Amino acid sequence: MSDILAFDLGASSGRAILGSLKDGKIVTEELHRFPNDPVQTGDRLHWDILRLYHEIKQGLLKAKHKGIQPLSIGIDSWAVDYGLIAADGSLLGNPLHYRDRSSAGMMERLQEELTPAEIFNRTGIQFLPFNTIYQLYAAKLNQSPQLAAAKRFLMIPDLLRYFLTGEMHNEFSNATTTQLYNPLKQEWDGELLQHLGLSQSLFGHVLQPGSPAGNLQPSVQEELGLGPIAVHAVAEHDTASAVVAVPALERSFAYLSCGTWSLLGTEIQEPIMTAEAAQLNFTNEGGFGGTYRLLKNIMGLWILQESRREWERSGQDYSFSELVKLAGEAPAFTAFIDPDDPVFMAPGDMPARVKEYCRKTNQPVPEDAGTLVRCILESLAFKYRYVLELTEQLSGKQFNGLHMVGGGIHNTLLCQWTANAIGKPVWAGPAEGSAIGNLAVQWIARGEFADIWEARRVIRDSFPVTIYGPEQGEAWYDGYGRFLEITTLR
Ligand code: LFR
Repeated sequence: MSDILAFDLGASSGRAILGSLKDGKIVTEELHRFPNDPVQTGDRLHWDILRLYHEIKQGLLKAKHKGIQPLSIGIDSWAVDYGLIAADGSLLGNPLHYRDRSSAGMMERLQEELTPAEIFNRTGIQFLPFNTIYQLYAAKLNQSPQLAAAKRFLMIPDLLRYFLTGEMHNEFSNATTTQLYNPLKQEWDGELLQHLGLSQSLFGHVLQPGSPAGNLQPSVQEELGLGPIAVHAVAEHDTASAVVAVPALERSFAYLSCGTWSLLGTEIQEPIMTAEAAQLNFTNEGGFGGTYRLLKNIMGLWILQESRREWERSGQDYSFSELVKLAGEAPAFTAFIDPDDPVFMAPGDMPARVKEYCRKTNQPVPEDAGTLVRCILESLAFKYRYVLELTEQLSGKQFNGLHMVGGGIHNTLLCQWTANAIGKPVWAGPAEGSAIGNLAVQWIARGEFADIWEARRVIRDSFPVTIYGPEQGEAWYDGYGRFLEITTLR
């Protein structure tokens, strides 16, 4: 009996994945899939947090109806977002979604008080305008009544765990992404909290991924007709879980966690907090077993997802596979964008923004959907090469290929073009990286796997890895030169 349950809340959906170990392999089954759409009220963009908690309970019920009482459960989700808890234990309002605009301009504003070097030297975290530190700074400046009344700060998986168990704990991998955690002192950074006027008591003891974090509380057991299931703090930042699931054989490897975001980097044992790392805006996010993810965020498939939504709004209903097919048939290297240009961050009319970018940079404007999607995907592949080379430079390592995990690997064209752009093989799989990493950490905690390396070996034996060898070397080499010029990254 090794049945356990992983809840993975991604931008395109939430999932409950049942995992078991059979004959030395991992077997997974998707029990429940549910939307995770943010909700706009007025100007604010929120998490629909109680609906998600409801869906988590539905996942537990679906297991029960199959006659399964999981031994333990774990929850992971994207980073940086949080809820605040009042003195009576209730949640103060709906958590904001990081794409909400209230933290716009806050990073620059805080940097007038604290230099980027001061913040980076304390946290080792990249500057992203939606980091929790800037969200909280905005709340402070706006005299948020929730913040004034708050007694505890919990990140999204902490919060959902709290609903299930009644226990409040902050988990390490997510805590580091706030840009308020000091990896050198291994605690919340007191000076940063003080500077922001945030009480230290909001921030609890930080649990390492793999720690026990309570059991289903009696009221939840009674409501669902279940026993006292153990709840683990897993690597609750979805990217941390995805990296646990990279089926690497070698200790030094490069990964690309590919979904709405693309996160490209390598796993290291100590954060790299040099001036060069700060200048290149790399991050050192906490992982399982005291590891760190030296990586950079790349805007990822978000631009394509938003383009599709925009076309849908205007009555052109393309499926993803149709769009990828059209891109494959469109002419190569018509125009490039820097996917990380800030114009692509907020939700909205991406096709118009891509065209405007091309116009401004004196390139041919991609008019049809196929050419436009090709422009997005080729630009992503080239940005991957750019960040891979920076990762090598910063870490002093050389990689002979790139592991790709996450839902983005269903886009086989992107996998092939990534191999072409980097001139090295891409090893793609598993697609459900975050959920599998979530399961793996629970099994390590339960003693089923000795360590992360045994988990990775079993993951490699359990899920297919597709190998993409680089093709059309010269054309992609020349294309990269043009990409660097147009995006002024050179
Ligand atoms: C990926 C991810 C990234 C983080 C972004 C926002 O899902 O967690 O790692 O930078 O979402 O939280």
